Amino acid sequence: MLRNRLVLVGLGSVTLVLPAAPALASNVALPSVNPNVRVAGVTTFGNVAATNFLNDGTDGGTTGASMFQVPFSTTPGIPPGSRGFGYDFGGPQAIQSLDLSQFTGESPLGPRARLSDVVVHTGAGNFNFSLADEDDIRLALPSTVVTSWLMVEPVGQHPGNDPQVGIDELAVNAVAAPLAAPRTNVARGKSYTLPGGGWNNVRGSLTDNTLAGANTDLSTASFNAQLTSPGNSINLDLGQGFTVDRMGLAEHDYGGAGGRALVQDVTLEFSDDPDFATLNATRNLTLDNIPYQQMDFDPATGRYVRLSVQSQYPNPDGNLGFTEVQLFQAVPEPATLGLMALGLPALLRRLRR
Ligand SMILES: [Ca+2]
Ligand SMILES: [Ca+2]
Ligand SMILES: [Ca+2]
Repeated sequence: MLRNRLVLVGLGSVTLVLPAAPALASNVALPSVNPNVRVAGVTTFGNVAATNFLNDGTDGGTTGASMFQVPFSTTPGIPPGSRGFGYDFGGPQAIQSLDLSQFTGESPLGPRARLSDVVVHTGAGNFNFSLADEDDIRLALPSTVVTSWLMVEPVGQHPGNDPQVGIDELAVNAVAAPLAAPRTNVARGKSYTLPGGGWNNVRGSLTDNTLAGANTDLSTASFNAQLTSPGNSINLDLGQGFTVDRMGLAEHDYGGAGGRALVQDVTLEFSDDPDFATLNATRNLTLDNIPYQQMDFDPATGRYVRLSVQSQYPNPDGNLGFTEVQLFQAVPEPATLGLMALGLPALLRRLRR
């Protein structure tokens, strides 16, 4: 570990280059390896529990052991528009590659399609891949990427009789040990209210650390058809004042009509007043069109946080669906970690991803 850290000193690019000699890699998507990992995304087939097939460590090879996605390029008859699947790692990991395992059988329509084009979204940038028409594929990143989360956006698919793509495992290969401490989500387990007239099918919890959903099982999500209208918001009570500098947002992105609208521009307001009469800070964020991501912002402090949506990405289903709102506590300055002498503050800033 120490050798790797020393090699990293002074690198200026956003992505980090580690020695070519393979370090011990581990699959940080596995709960047994990384207890903080959480699956994000919405399966189009099966219930919420099916999303756990993504990281149970086995190539399931059956409908009952797969998580399903329908990209935008589909055959007529099955609504398009899943926007992604992946993980919140709970803290920064140094990722080298992904191993995607797919399943094409057990459909009355015939062999299922496989993914042909994906974008891998991370806290350190996005990476495009064109995939061979094969079940098992390694997606090698151009260099090691330090990120606390990752989503695979399914853009296109190879020809197939059933456009519901079966994914029975997504392994994430990272440098053996985490490079920094986990991030603390101070919204976890906290109370919240949902003001406004647009809310429907209000279920699940937005602070229970469940980030995944299912098309036919809405038990983990709450929906709003007019969240860009004034007065509709998500208001969190953190119980005491915290300084935070990152939001995680997990959305329910697929319904009976196909993909759901997703948040584009969002405003966070911080206050010590539950009525938000006086604001400590306001942060405006523009999100990618994917169902889970983490976004950094300048540190802001308050006990009460109001999330309001200013604009949304279109999709066949106009409802916005939410499964989790996370607020990550600002990380202490690197000096407190005793690594200033090694010249690592720039690196540590990246490790916060
Ligand atoms: Ca599996
Ligand atoms: Ca497989
Ligand atoms: Ca949740």
